[in-house]
Amino acid sequence: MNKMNNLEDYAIDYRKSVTEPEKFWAYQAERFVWRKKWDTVLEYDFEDYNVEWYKNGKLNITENCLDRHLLNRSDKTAIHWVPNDPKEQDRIFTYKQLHEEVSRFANVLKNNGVQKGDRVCLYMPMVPELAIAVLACARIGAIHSVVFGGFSADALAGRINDAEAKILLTANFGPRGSKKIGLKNIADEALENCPGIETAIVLQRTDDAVEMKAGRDKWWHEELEKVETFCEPEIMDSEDPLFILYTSGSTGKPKGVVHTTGGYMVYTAYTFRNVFQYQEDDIYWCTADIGWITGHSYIVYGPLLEGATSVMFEGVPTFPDAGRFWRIIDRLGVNTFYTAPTAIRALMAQGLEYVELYKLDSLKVLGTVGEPINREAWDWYHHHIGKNQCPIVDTWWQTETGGIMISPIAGVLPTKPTYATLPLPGIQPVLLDSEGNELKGNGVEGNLCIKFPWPSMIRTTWGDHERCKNTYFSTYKGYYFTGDGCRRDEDGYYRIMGRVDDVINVSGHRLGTAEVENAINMHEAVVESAVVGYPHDIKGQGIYAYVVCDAAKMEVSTMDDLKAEIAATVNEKIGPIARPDKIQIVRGLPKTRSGKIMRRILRKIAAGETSNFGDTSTLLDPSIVEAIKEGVVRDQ
Ligand code: 6R9
Repeated sequence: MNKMNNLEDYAIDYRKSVTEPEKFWAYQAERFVWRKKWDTVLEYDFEDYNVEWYKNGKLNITENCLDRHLLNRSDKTAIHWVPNDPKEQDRIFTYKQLHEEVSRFANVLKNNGVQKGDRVCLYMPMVPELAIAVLACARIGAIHSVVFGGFSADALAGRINDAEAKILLTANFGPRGSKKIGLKNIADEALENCPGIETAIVLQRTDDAVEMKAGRDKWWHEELEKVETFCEPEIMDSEDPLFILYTSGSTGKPKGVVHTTGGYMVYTAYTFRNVFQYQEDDIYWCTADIGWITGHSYIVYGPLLEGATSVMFEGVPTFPDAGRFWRIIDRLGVNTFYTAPTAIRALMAQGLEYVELYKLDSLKVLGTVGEPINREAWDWYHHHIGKNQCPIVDTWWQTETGGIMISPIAGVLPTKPTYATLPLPGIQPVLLDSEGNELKGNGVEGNLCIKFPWPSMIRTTWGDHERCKNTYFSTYKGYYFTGDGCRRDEDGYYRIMGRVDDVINVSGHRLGTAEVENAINMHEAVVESAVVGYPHDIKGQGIYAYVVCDAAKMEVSTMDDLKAEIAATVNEKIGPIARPDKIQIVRGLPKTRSGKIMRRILRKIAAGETSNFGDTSTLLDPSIVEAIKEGVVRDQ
């Protein structure tokens, strides 16, 4: 069935998805427009990783997001945009208008030489033009690579060059809360190191002037004047790449996760419809940024594929005050609200007076994503926002999975605070011990793996298929390894315990410890560093950096100045999201005799534990641990 309405439906569909996966996913795909039907539903190999869904099927995803709705929903709102500044006007796009805007911008891209398969980098604020440009790329078969507007020039340049993008889409400035991010200036700096970029198209989001580089930079509005509205969709293969999205891992630089067209389309639509129990006239709001996977799958593609009204918000939860989310919910009559635990915790900390001003009686379903939700936040969300009436869908998934994997189905599957509960149909999770044995039965905890393909799974890491294989398919032969630890309780419900690798989850954003260390090490006085996550009340995890410096190379007078400089270096290399919360200058790092940093100890110290370090017999110099303990940085 396309939509599960009760527990029995779930049980039937889940069983079918395991016993007859091809039949199950063929049925789910049939409701879409295919220019040519697929030959086989699934071919795969988890050893030498390769997976193909809907092989030789031909389609265009925007035809399914837009054209398909023109008959019945042409005047329905597709995107309702709410600006950062509440004094500015909302902008509303019906399906008909969005179809036109996407087609026009697709022609702008074509006019600027963009062809099928070319990479387009987007470094934009959360404005309708971002969604339009994403879809315009898909319209002509160009591969979009959206880079979150909070990344630095260096981070942007790295992503542009890795993807070999030939065009950059940006804006002069991006308003966010009381600040304005100088996207164009940052982009200019990045482009000094991006020889492949021929053109930058710049949206005039604010009245502020910026420099335009002759021969390279063009104004968005001027480009639009040069083109027609009609744009025939490019016919794509089901396995043609749709987009690249960079994400951090435990080693090396961020990798470009590649998603393809057919499977991603079927799975994002299926999960959107089912998890949120979306109904035709619902107003749906996901507060993520399109710079992350949640925005791709559940602001743009999933909702539009289903013909939904998707709210897009430019601002932040606390501007102009901590009631902003709730005011928007009342004003727009939002029925489904999907946000991150970090936002809930931040608003919880502001007190109830900001909530009590609002009715919130339009809400039917609440969702969370991005990191484990703690019990207090879950209860607060359930009680004060959902008025104990709205199921909370705690959706576990990843950039690599493309869509929601383990989650309650609103009103259909029971919820359990802090649990992502049960796998969706098509998803076969297993827990493995460190030797790679499947842990059977309930009441077990292990490394979360998936043992069968699903349509929206990662296809490759851009330009380096070996890396994809090594990262996800080699830890445990024959399984996709998620990097998360997980518990299956006595009732068979899944609870995500957090990362088991060197990835830190700060406010729902993934950062590799190696990536942050590399940035810190760029400071000339730094000899080496080790970064770990520690529990943080609002962010979930904070970044704690232990740094060894060379006194001879320090050009600052105080330790505080040095720390400020190190933090600034991280800002410059990655962006403000990677800025360490705590920096401790240490004389050495605890290492084993073979030179490996014992991060386990550093994690404990950062979390405020000063004993129970486990086996420390391999430590080269135990006195270093004592010294670190003494100098530990307390809450600032
Ligand atoms: C969608 C997204 C993925 C990592 C993932 C896990 C954590 C996401 C979660 C969750 C507990 C949830 N995560 N959702 N942990 N409960 N409901 O966030 O993708 O940015 O790639 O992060 O986030 O650790 O492995 P991404």
